[in-house]
Amino acid sequence: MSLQLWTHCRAATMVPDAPCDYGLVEDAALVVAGDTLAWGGLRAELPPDLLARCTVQHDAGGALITPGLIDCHTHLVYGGDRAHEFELRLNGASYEDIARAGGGIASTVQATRAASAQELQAGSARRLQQLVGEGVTTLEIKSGYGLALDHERKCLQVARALGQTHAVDVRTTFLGAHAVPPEYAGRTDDYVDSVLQMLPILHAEGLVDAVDGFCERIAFSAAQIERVFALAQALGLPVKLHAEQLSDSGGAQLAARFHALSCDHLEWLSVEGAQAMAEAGTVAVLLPGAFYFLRETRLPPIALLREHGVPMALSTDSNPGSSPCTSLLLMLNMACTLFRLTPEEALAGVTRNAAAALGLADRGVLATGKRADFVLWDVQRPAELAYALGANPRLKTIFKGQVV
Ligand code: DI6
Ligand code: FE
Repeated sequence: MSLQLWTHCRAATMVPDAPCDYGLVEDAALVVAGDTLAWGGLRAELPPDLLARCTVQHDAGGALITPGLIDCHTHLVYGGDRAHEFELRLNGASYEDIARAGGGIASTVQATRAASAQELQAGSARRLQQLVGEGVTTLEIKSGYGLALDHERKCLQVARALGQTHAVDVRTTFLGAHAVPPEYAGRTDDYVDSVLQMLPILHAEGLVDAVDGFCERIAFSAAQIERVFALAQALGLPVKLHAEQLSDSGGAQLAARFHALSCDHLEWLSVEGAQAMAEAGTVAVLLPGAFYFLRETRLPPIALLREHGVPMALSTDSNPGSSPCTSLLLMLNMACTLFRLTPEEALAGVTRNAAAALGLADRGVLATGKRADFVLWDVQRPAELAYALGANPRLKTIFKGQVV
């Protein structure tokens, strides 16, 4: 197999417990074999026999190289938008007021059901291109705006198709337990029954990589989510949970009992919840875009997560209601300014720890044997990626070994 060599670069490998911050290697070399990194390290230490086999040589022009970015929590596929509700909120209504009055998620459900797969695909592709344009090479997309079998299927199929037509790996998550659709108003348990019917069908069609739920007083109780998780577990599917966003519902402990990949949001996470997550190896996914957009004031307990060694990931939560955001770089900045993450924690949150939040052991760091997904940036220091508000210093993306 012909090998490709990348030199004239600095590499923030993001390898854990490396001697340098960011696992930084000055004057690095990366060797790509097919879609895999065959070698990465100091150029001076590149084995000569490997160098001799490199038939393609790329000059990175002094760029900083990071692993491809991973957006591990998005609701990218939906119809319509909620600019009107944004306006309502600015005229005094709260997010919960709007949700209780049949707006919020329900209005997006209506627009998503009304949209054809082609329309959903076109709207979602625009959002996806913005993420990909900032160096995203893997992203998760949840269903949860269809809330009926045919519409959940349509959204998951659109998500899968986006991965086929763009240079990005898409992981799909079934979020049937996102909201109670209008036809089930006042019959939440009956709707949970229908979620339990949808899941095995969609799974059998190969549309589901993981299962998520919204555990919150405006959505589903821990007991209702538990029924969904029990079925996911029986089907061999990993789970994750929107937990403790607006209140402490004990969702983190529940998710940890099911060895959840991640718990997401977590502004109201308790000490017990953090302990349970640490023991289960569950990743904390922080969503500063939603915190910002909803003007929340309760900060996720970062010190507690650090104290218990819970890995922290960061994501856009890209969705029309609480985080209409398609910039993962902006999330780096917001995680630092709003949540006081260090720039290194923030970058780990969109690489190594985001991979863990998706259960993907083959990416998120630049190391031998990992996927050759990486980004060349026109910056000197990795911290600039978190520092510069609204900048996009991406030069090139390499996806599965090929320049995009
Ligand atoms: N939590 C959120 O922040 C989003 N979904 C969820 O479970 C909000 C989704 C929306 O308002 O459309
Ligand atoms: Fe979300």
